[in-house]
Parts: sequence; structure tokens; C-alpha cells
Amino acid sequence: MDGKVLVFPIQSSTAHVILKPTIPKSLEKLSVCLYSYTDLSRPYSLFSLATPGKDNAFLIYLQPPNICVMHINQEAINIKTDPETLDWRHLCVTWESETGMVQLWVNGKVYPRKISNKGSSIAAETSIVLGQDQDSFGGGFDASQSFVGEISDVHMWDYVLTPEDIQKVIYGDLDGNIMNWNSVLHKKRGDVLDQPKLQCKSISSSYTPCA
Ligand SMILES: [Ca+2]
Repeated sequence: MDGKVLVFPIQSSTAHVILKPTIPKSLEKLSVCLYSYTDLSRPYSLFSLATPGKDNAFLIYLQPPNICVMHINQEAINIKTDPETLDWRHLCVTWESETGMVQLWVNGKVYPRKISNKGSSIAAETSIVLGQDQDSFGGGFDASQSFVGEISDVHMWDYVLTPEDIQKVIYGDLDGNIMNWNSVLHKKRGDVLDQPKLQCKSISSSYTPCA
């Protein structure tokens, strides 16, 4: 998928992409980053990771214009952000079990940190879906929560990214160690296409790492 974007052109309860990373053990730390571009004004699922018995094991769910609902092992927390704009948006979520700390980064800006599910872990047996919210392991889709738009550069790490790492990810200089967009096995289902990226725009951020 190197240089490609996934295009979800219409609302449906069927269009989705299954990502098949190799996750050898349960996760007590996790970072997920991706780029998205959408004109949706209703809520939508951006990244849905289910484990057996937990449909929202790691779910990034957005409520435009300015709420990210982050679900970890079935617990939902709201993180308020700046309003979405009609542009490519880079988003990272990190979580670590030891403290429960959740970090949300949008376009290189970190929002006030929250905690969720201190002491728990995310099972290694995962079902990862783009384009839909899973309400069961690998299924249970609802068109009204589907993603319509474009997604690219989805990466996962089994550690918490540092501020310096986030900057590298934004510029494509750091790939996921447990899921790399350039090599991940994936299956497309329904109305979804992989297409070349038509425009690239560097994010000019006034935020830089503190170190
Ligand atoms: Ca769900």
C-alpha cells in the first residue's frame, strides 16, 4: 500500500478493509497513527480493533466537529479537539497499561491526556477493520457509523511513541513495528478502492518536541 490511499466513496454497511498484522503477544502498550480525509459531519469509526468478546478493544471514533471518543477495552473516554477541517488530518493515539495514560495527537498537537483501563491488556487475537465499526469480532457493521472518505498511512507500534517519533511519523520517516502500511496484509470488501495519493501537503506545525 506504499503511496496508496484507501477511498471509501459511499456510505454503506459493507465497505471495509481488513488489516492483518502479526501481533505475537497481548499488548500493554500501543500506538496507532493514520491520515484521514473526510467531509462527514456525522459520527464515524476511524479505526476499529476488536478482540474476542470485546468489540471496542481499541476504537477511534470521531464525533465531528471536535470530539474524539477513544474506546479501550470497552471503556469510552471523550477527548475534545480543535474542530476538524476539510483537509488531510494526521491522528495518533497512544496508550499504556501501566498508568492507563491515553495521548491523542492531531496534526502534531497533543491534547490534554486522560487515563483509561489502567492495568488491562489488549489480547493478541485481533480483528482490525477500517471503514466500519465492529460490534462483534469481524462484523456487526452499521452504515450510520461507517467511514466515507480517504485513509492512508495506517501504522501500529507496541510501544508509546515519543513526541520526536510523532514528528517522524507525520513526515513518513517512521513506520509501525507491528503494522506497517507499506507491507501489511489486507483484504478489501465492498465499495472500497486503493488509489494513488493525489496531493501531498506537509503539515506546518507550530508545535515541536520539547527535548
Ligand atoms: Ca463497536
